[in-house]
Amino acid sequence: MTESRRSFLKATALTTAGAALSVAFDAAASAADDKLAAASRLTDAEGQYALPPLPYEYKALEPVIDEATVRLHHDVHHKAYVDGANAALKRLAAARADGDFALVKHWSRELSFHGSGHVLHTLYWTSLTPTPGGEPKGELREAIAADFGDLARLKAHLIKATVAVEASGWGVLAYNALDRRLTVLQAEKHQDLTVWGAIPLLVIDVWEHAYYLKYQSKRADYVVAVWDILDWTAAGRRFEAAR
Ligand code: MN3
Repeated sequence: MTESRRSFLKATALTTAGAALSVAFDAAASAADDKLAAASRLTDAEGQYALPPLPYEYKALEPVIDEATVRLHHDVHHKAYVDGANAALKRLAAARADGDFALVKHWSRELSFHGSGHVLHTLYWTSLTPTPGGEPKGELREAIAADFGDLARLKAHLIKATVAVEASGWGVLAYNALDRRLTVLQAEKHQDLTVWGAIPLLVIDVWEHAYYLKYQSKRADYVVAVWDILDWTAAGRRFEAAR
């Protein structure tokens, strides 16, 4: 069994109490790893979607992202996606129980929108860190070199693609498990323009609520600043788990 396979199994074992995004942990999990594990959990012990705690203080991302934005974004916006996804699941269960699928299109869309919003926000908080550890390392670094040339080209591509998202959406660095390639994607709203098989490793939120208090309409300034607080360690762990 390879080391990464062992780490993945460990991660799976750690998350039986609630579904978590793929983050692999070493056997000697540090306090930081525990925080990341808790911040990556999508559901509670009963299987309901739940708002995970931030892995840092509300003010920890300053000056890049201000405390007021993080509070509003996490406690209000992210919470609304959690509640919306749970409501959609409940209504779909009721539809199955009653055999009444008149509103199945509406609730399927609601589940897709809110569920994707919950997943992406959970990835967003864990894509950022107050203590950036520098550049990507190990297998992720090698894959970036193979698929983008080097980190500078990935940076240029990801920033341009993220700034250019039409209306509200996301910039995403993803690993496509079907063709085994890293790829930069744009997601419109939360759920559009994804590619089947793509596993998000790192995301940048460009809905206005993510930056408007501090950056107003200057989305590009926000995206460029966020580059400096990306958590490549967390992205590397997700990559290892995805492979
Ligand atoms: Mn958001």
